[in-house]
Amino acid sequence: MPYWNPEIETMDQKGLRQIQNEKLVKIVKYVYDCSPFYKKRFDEFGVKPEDIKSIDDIGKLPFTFKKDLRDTYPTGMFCVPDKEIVRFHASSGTTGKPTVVGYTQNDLDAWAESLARGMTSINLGTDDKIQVSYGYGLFTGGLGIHYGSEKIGAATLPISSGNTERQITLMKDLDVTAICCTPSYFSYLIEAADHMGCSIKDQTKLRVGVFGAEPWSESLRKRIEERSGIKAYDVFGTSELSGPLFTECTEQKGMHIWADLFLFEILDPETNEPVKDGEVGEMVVTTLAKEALPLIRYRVGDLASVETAVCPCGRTHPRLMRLKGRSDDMIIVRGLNVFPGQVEYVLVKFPEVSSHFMIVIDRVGELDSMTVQVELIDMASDKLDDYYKLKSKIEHELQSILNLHAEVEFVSRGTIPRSEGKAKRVTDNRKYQD
Ligand code: DLL
Repeated sequence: MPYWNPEIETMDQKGLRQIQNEKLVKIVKYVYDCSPFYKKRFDEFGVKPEDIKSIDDIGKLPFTFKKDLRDTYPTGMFCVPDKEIVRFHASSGTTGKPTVVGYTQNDLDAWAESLARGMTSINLGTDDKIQVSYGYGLFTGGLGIHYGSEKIGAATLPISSGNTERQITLMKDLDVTAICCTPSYFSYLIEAADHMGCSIKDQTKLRVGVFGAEPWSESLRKRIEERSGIKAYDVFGTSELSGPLFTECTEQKGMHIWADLFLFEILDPETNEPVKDGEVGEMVVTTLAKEALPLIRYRVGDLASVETAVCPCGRTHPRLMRLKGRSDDMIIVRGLNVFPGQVEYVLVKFPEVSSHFMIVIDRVGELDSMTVQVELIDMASDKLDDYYKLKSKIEHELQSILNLHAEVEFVSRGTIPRSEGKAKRVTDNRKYQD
């Protein structure tokens, strides 16, 4: 059973807890001293760094939220001066305001270390050729996996997402052994390869897939494994925590959360009290080693469960089980984060349509599709041509905000259900959970 960092990965849980105690005390003092944001938040909450003596005191600390990152855009929560930042990533942002994440060199090293441990745990190493088909750029998927892959000495193919034919040609011609992308994109690649007359199962050397950035189910895993003949592993992370971070091991019994780097709490969203081991609750994460943008009790917005029993692979760190959904209104389409607010932001620019809309997400073949149903209210012209022009103008605006194509479908006034409470803006017809 290969380990990247055996000492830490198999350390007894008492030892790990000791590391967490020490690192929590240190990081709390660090953020209080280095970030006016955190000082103010702690002061308002009536807590001082000295009050935190071990991880048992974590409940004394205030939460942080995605909204805090937006409110302090771009770097108001950072704890280091600009000259120590060596990389930025950023999310697409709801109304044009993205959330920005910064990294020191140590942050990048810890990120790559986290992935190196995970990739080693699924038997990837110097003999492998890894096709990185997550998007490169501001999205963390591509570059994150890239550095993990190079760290373990694998030959890395930084192809990014898209250009499907080339993906398959290079996979075949270079004898690629592993691919990293969203599960929906890989499902599409299987289909596309079939159309090209190339069976991934019989005509390539692919044996491993590292799939994440969006929800997926055990049944999709089964289907992918059967159709492509590979082993499919889950990987989780979010841009605020760095990017992709935690993978399953060959046991496929949950993703190993590196406890020397991150402290996970799973809380009942109503009471904010910890749920029992293995029960589903809201994921709240404290970064124990990040320098540029440490997060204290950050409410990630995902619903999940964690199991703490030692994994049969020998790793002692807690395991994050398959995600159960989100507690906020973010949806993930083709691996990209979409907020209904982004759609609203575009639609209000067009006086011809009402502010009532419905986002409909479907699976067409293996790929997500997104349609926005929009009510026409003020269309002076009755020429079909003008309808098409308006449709394509809205689609163009949506594309530039969302980074993905959404089909606009006009419906007549009054068709979209009105709500007295929280508006339901999304109909998600995909089936993820088994
Ligand atoms: O999606 C980072 C990433 C890249 C993870 C590549 C894995 C692979 P964000 O764009 O900030 O970061 O989106 C984070 O995506 O809060 C979850 O809701 C969702 N998500 C990520 N991985 C999984 C997964 C990247 N394995 C948000 N299962 C998270 C279910 C996932 N949901």
